[in-house]
Amino acid sequence: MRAEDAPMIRLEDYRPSDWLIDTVDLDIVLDANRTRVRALLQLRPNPQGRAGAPLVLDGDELTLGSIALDDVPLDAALYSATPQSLTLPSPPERAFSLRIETELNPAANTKLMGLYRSSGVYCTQCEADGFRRITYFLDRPDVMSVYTVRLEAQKAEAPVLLANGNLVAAAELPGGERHFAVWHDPHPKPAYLFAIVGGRLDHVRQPYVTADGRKVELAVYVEPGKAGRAGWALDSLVRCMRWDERVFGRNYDLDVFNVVAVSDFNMGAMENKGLNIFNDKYVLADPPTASDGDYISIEAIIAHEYFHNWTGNRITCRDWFQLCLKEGLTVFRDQEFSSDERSRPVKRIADVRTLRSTQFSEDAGPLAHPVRPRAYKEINNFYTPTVYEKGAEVIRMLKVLIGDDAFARGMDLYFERCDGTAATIEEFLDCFIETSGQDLGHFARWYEQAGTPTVVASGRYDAATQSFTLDLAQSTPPTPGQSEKAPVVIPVALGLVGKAGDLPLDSLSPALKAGGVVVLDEPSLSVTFTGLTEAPAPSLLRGFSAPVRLELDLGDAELLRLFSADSDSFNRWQAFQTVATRALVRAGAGSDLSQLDDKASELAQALKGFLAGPATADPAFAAQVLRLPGPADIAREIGRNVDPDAVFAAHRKLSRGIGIALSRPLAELHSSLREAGPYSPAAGPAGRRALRNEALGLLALATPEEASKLAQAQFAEADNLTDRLAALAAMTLIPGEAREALIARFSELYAGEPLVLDKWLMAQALIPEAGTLDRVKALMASPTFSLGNPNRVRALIGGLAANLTQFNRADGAGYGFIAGIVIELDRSNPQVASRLLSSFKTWRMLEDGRREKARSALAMVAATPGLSRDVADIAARSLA
Ligand code: B3K
Ligand code: ZN
Repeated sequence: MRAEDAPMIRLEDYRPSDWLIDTVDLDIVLDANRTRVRALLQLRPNPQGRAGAPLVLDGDELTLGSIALDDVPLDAALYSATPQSLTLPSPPERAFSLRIETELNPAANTKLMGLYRSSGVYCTQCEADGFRRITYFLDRPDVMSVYTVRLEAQKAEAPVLLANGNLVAAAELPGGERHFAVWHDPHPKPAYLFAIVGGRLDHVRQPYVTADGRKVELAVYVEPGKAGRAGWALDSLVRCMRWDERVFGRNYDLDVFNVVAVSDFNMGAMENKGLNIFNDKYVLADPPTASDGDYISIEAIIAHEYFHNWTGNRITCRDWFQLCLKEGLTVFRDQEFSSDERSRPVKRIADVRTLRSTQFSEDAGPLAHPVRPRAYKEINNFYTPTVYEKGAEVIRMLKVLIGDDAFARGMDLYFERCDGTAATIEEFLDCFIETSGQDLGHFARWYEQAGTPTVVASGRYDAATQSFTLDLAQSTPPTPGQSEKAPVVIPVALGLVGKAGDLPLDSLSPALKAGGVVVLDEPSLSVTFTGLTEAPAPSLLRGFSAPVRLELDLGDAELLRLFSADSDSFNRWQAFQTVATRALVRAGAGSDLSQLDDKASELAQALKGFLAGPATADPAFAAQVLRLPGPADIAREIGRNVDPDAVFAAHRKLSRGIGIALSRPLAELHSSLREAGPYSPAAGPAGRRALRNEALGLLALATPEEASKLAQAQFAEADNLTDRLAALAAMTLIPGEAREALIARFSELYAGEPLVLDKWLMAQALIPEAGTLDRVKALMASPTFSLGNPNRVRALIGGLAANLTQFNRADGAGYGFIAGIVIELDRSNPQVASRLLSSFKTWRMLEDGRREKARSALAMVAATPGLSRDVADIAARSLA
């Protein structure tokens, strides 16, 4: 079958499996090219399925070695096997066993799905449908089985043998060269959570006792020699386990919890039961080779995968349409953990930046889909910002709407009622309907309707009646396949800010719910607040209480007043960003940059006051304020007929203008925030570094000569990667010999550190200059780069695809280059190729010339013979 003819799988067609598999016994003899897999499956008819139905097991590129039913070899007339399936047209209508033997070639598995080798380490990735690349199986999340796994290997090649669950036996085999280990996982699980690892690995470990008294051995495994970089991951694991006990009442449930870091991995990490496998980028950290950002992401991703043990593993998904049931909820949980570990407002700002840049842009383009999609051809293309990040926003809104207490009781009920099952969004929401007594039918529309709603807000103060009326209206734009949109339930957390700060809200309007929330669930709504002796400025969507775009009729002067007076930190940041965004949208959409001079001095004035005030008591927050919306944010806000060069020019001009006006205080910040003492990744010093490095970035545009000296000195003196990377990034803004010398110096210093060199590759791919495409091509030819390693591809090629002006070059060369790489990469790794192709998701917002060039690059990909289902699906949907 050609990829473009792949069947559409639809939510409405779901039916339970006709067969269940209660237990799986696997006997795997590891070998680089000939790994032998013997599976013993105990099957029985599903009482919920169709009686007398055929048994069709899934496969993917498999070859059947042998098959026996109840230990008797099966007659060839009674089954048929292809690489994609193993069918028994008339199996016995009772419980029976199947023994199935397959042989695999892990060394040749470049798709990194199923069993493969990464730098000599055997590992697996089975979500969403990789288990069928190991043995024939009912590879669907609602078929849950108890697994026992025997692994055998050469001791020298794989001294460490790991699988899910608890270790039950391990021994040398006669002769002493080979050994085996047997692992048993008592918790029934879907095949996508299966994992094994075999290889030469070092580890760090720590005993842990859960709140309910279970003794657990925690361990983090890494490539030999790298155990010194595993400590932060282990420390993060301990902290997130305690947090889940305290905040969600969740305890761990096996005797061991293992994390393994590998260097070739298609995504960030995977939550396999008791055996999380990670991209080493999200495990390895020490001060010379990891930035503050790395420490933060490691902590967050370790937590995310650990939290899946309950939200994902103990309670899994009935089918892949329910993916957000585990992903949105688990993102929400990891966001809450990080907020508690660090600064809540700063974390919220960072998350909203990510949401807008990744999800809002997806929702506005051809790949838009609901949080719960209704149809797919390739499920691996739906691990998207919409399912993850918007999915988390939906949970956050639920909490705001029903209140903390009903939310907490609803979670408890969900854990109790759905434990051990493969559940649906409806079952999840039922728990909150029960604990809150609210009808959540309308709220559930967030799961069904794609597109980012816009809320238009305007306010009127009437001095005669001392009242303030707020008019709110919502609309959601059409998205592919969904032209008609209904209103959604939007919790608008708000405050009214007067001259001396927040005005008390409590008795001002009957429409207000606890916590100052107005619920906009109709197309429009007016709320009147009374008893106001002064005209207030409304502070809306506090804490970003809903994933919507807000258009409000406040002038810049009022917004800047909110920037200094709002009690809600998120909205202080937002107010400043809104003023900058409006100016950049006006300038970037027209070509008149002259108005930006006045705006730069107005914004600089506001920042001067901010930096001189108590603001710098929270440097991480101040750093977020200093970071203006990026060119891609402005392009997204403009939304149509976008000229990326005009947007970039506007951004440069405003940033430079602010930098020049503030050059003195910025230089002072840069010198006063220099850390004394040894590096620590803690929030305090990381925040000071963030502010100091934002200052350096603005100085690089404003006073390049001085900034170049500062950056070079910072690079030379730094004892940590954060400051070195910031110096490199600042220098990339200042073309010339010094920049090239620093780039060269960086690669010498970090030779042999691929994860650090990824950042070096990306910094170069992001240079907004015409020479960047050639630079990227030259770097591809260097030994640092490899198309076979997903991290290298994401750093260098993904970096270029994220470079607004150079991906979207007017001559179309950026599109042609990326399309060519997608086609080449698709032959070895379709998942990484289709991710890269998603970089075209905003192509329709471009001006005519670029749009046509982007379309023709997409069409070239779509017309390529032999495409994978992954790439064919993204190409077709992007063009539709
Ligand atoms: N569940 C995995 C992602 C699997 C992606 C499959 N293409 C990691 C996570 O979300 O935690
Ligand atoms: Zn996840």
